[in-house]
Amino acid sequence: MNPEERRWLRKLRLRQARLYGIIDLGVLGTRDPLAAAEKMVAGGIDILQLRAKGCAPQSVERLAVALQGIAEAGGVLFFVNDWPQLARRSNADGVHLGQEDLRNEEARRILAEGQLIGRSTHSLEQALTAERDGADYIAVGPIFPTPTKPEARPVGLPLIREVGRRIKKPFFCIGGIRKENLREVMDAGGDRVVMVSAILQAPDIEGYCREVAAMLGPKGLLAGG
Ligand code: TZP
Ligand code: MG
Repeated sequence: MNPEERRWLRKLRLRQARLYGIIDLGVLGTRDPLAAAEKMVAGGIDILQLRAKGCAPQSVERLAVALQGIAEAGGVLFFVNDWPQLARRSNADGVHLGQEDLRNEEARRILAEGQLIGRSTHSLEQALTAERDGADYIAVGPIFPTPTKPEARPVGLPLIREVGRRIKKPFFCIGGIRKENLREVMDAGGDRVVMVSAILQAPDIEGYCREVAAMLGPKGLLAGG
C-alpha cells in the first residue's frame, strides 16, 4: 500500500470510529498498559491512544511500538499524544495535538506521509480553526468536569450540537464521559466519544468497553469525512 492509500484507509476507519480509548499512564498508575490495551481492543474500541504526560518520549518508545502492534492486530487505529516524532518512530496512524502543541504544518513535516493529525479543541472557534487547518479529526471538551484534566473548564453539552452543525470532520466528545452520562452526550448529538478514567478504572475493562460500544451502536453509520 502506498502512503496515499494508507491515508485513505486510515480516514475511512476514522469515519467509522465511535469509541476512543486512551492508555494514560498517569491514570493507569502501576498497572500494565499492554494488558489494559489488549482488553480495550478485545472490548471493541476503535481507536487507541498513548498519553504519557510527564514522561520523556524516548522512555515510552518501546511501549508505543508494542501498543501499535496490539492496535494493528485488532484492526484499531493508534495515535500518540503530543509527539509527532514518536508517532513516526512507532509507525502510529497519527498524532494527537492540543492547542499548545505544534501547528499542523510543523507536525506534518515530522510525520511520515499518510499519517493523520487529531486536534483537541475547547470551543466552536477552535474546532472551526482546527478543521480549516486540516486536522483529520477533532476532540471537543471537556464536556464534564474531570479529574483527568482538573485545570480545564468544562464546555458543557450544548457545544456538542453547535460543533455537529458546523464541523464536517469526525469529532469526538471527551471529558468526564462514562456509561452513566453517555446517553446525555448522545442526546446532545455526540456519537463519538473518548473515555479515559471510566475505562481504565473499570473493574472489567473489556466488558465496560463492550457495553459502551453497544450503546454507541454499530460502526459505519456515522457522519463526517
Ligand atoms: N482532554 C480534554 S478532557 C481530557 C482530555 C485529555 C481528559 C479526559 O479524561 P476522562 O477521564 O475520560 O474524563
Ligand atoms: Mg498535547
